Amino acid sequence: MSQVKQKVVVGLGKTGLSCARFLLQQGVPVAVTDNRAQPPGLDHLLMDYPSVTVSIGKFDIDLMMGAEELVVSPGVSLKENAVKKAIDSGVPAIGDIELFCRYLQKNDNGGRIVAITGSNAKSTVTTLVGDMIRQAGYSVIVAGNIGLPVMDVLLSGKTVESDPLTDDSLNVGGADFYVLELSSFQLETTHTLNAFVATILNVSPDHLDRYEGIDDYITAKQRIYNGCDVAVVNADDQKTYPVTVSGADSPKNLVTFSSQQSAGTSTYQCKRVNVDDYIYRDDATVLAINDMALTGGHNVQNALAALTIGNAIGLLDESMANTLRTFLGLAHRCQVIGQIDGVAWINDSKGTNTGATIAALNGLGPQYPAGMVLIAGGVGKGADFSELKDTVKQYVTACVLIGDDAPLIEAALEAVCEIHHADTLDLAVFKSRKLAEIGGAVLLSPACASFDMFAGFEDRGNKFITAVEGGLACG
Ligand code: UMA
Ligand code: ADP
Repeated sequence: MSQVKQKVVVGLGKTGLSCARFLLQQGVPVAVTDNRAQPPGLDHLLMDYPSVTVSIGKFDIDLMMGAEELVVSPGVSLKENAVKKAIDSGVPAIGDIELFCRYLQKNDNGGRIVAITGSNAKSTVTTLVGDMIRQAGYSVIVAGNIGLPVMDVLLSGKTVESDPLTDDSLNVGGADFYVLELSSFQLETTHTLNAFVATILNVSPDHLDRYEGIDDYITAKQRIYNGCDVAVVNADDQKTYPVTVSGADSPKNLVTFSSQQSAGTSTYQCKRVNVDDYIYRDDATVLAINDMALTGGHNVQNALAALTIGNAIGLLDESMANTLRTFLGLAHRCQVIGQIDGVAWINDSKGTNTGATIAALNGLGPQYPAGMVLIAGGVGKGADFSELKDTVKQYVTACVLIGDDAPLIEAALEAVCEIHHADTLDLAVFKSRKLAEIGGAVLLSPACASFDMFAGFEDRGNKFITAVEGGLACG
């Protein structure tokens, strides 16, 4: 007797839960597998769908081999044994973004996709573009790797806790634009994105524990341009320009952004007039950089990227400039906590790779002539920490290292700066306070993931804030 083929959702975290719920809501036969003994989405799924087939503790190869299609969570590599076997035997594999695109294409609701990836600045630019669109009077949904799984948007437009069985208020058709933050993991399983605007903001090494090398990682990111109408490209990043586009189908339009004053072809330009810096378009001032609520050179680049994307979808400069005057950025990204005894304390807990820490130091360093104390360390994800050397030498007076990969960072940086170690973040704050100079800053920008010591980057950042505000940074 032939069985009805089902889709098999691989992974039962936030993404797996959202995909399984959506498919079950649509009446599609679904089974789920996760190699963890107690995946985070399990209780939620079984509460709503007690009879759904769930196979946990190891990936269920038989379930996968018999699937009509796999819907693979971003945290699960396509090179994972069981997944690879199923794919090699002819079972197609997609991810949540592909499911989302298919649904939009089928329902043709007119909402246009703005797709944003990059090693760093994704969440900042995604949120900024979302705010620009909203403030220009359009409806917008911001989702994806930023933390709201895209299939939750199609479920109800509410929260992951909403009940798809009783909630029939589908949100499809509700947005003029879907601004999606996409990771390289999500892009690997996306085949028909066809975004209206797509961008790779920047590329620096990350997730090298999952990729064979930087080229493999860039190839995954380049998939964002497939089928797009407008490709927005970072002309300052020699790793991405023109490499970022060359792997993809030719986009209908290619526009660049650049913060170099000499960059000729970008729509928006930075110019210095007397002692002030401005963003211009076609010789008309868009805004003075000092009027932006965000600070630091890296954020000028983020503003230029957002303006270029906004321009591509038809937003007006004046409206976008207003957003830039008020957009303060997100917590845990170069967030100034306060000034204590003449020393600035800055939480950049989201600096989870070397590229982010380099950008934070270059962006903020010029503001602190007395130098910076850098708190770094954690799980390095296969990074080469020697990439930090030049920037650390220029701006950092001392490093205080925490976490599993502290020895690797010490080996890479001991020649260029004073190194200290701390067993806890509290101790790192305490030691940094003694090392910092008046007129300087202490920057937590770990260049590492946090999972060896914390529940995530938010937890790490919040614990840093508590330590600083709780008195460890005083006297
Ligand atoms: N896992 C297993 N076995 C499984 C499934 C997952 O061990 O069967 C592990 C993974 O290796 C990973 C963790 O569980 O360590 C979570 O994986 P997941 O795929 O279940 O993740 P979700 O909870 O669905 O969250 C994912 C993104 N996580 C990852 O890509 C690892 C979230 O991005 C994203 O916000 C969410 O979907 C909604 O779209 C987080 C992230 O760290 C913030 N992203 C990376 C980054 O930004 O650098 C890519
Ligand atoms: P992502 O979502 O890609 O992790 P975020 O907007 O959360 O990006 O920022 C993460 C970190 O990236 C910040 O904390 C900062 O250290 C760094 N960063 C911000 N802007 C840039 C940029 N333009 N280039 C490189 N790194 C940046």
